[in-house]
Amino acid sequence: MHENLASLLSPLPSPASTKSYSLIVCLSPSSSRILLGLKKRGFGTGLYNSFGGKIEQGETPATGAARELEEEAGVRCPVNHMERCRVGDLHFTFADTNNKMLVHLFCVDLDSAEIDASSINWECDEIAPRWFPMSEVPFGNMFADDSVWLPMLLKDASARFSGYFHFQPGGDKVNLVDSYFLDLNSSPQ
Ligand code: 6U4
Repeated sequence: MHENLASLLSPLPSPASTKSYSLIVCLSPSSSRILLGLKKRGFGTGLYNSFGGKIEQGETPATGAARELEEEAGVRCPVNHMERCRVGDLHFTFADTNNKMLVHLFCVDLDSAEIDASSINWECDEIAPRWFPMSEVPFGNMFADDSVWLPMLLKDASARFSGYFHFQPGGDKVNLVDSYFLDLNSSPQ
């Protein structure tokens, strides 16, 4: 077949789609613990992760983050405080799809007076919260990229960075990072 005809008949790549998410790392410095959740459904099922989800139409990253943190963990954080807890962005691309994820990353101190963590939602049907000592984070059962950037926040919660991670085929099911870049000089927008 003529080369030009073959290229006309081959399926067009689907257009790239970028979805925005929030992700809120929850630390208790006074007890050296991190609150993680076991994802029970959707993207990353079976993995421990920080809390968060899709940013809905009309929301800012901080309003979306405050809503998700309350829905999933039962932790209340005023939006203006959430804005101050902004760490940076995580950008995820995938070898086998054109999908892109832009994750707005926050890190909150659950011991701080601005935050109400008195009613943690242990029965959440989407993600089951659980405390871990910061020295025993279950990295082997988390998204592969977490091993790269989360230790920086455990060491210094005021760290600010952007991360770019390209996942191997299979996405969250295979959970292997092909390549990544960390920009330690970026400041949250
Ligand atoms: P719904 O609306 O329930 O179908 P779902 O597709 O399950 O949503 P959702 O809302 O749970 O997604 O959001 C996914 C969450 O996982 C967000 O907080 C972002 C976070 N996330 C996605 N990829 C991640 C990765 N590689 N590393 C990480 N968090 C990730 O630490």
